[in-house]
Amino acid sequence: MGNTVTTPKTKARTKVERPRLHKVILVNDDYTPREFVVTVLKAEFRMNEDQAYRVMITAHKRGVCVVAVYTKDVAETKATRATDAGRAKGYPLMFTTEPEE
Ligand code: TYC
Repeated sequence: MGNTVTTPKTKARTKVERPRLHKVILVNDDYTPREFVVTVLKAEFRMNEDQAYRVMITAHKRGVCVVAVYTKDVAETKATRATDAGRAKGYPLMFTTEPEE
């Protein structure tokens, strides 16, 4: 009596959700030099020459290209910094962000 050990019928589970990731998107324009786009991609997104060239040429041909995905804060900071790097040189280079599905 009073010494019955009961096992719980339900197990408490804490639901953990991963933060939604956000895409950084490179947008084509007619004025920014290709080489400058490559330089910005290498500097801000830690790409090598090959990766940066491919992303640049994809945006050039198709209008846009996904550069990378990050948490919201990081995506927005990198997109702003990369866009500002173009503006500092007088180019209309544009990076935007959008949440991943
Ligand atoms: N279209 C530009 C040119 O011909 C190069 C360029 C590529 C600019 C990609 C922006 O996101 C861009 N000089």
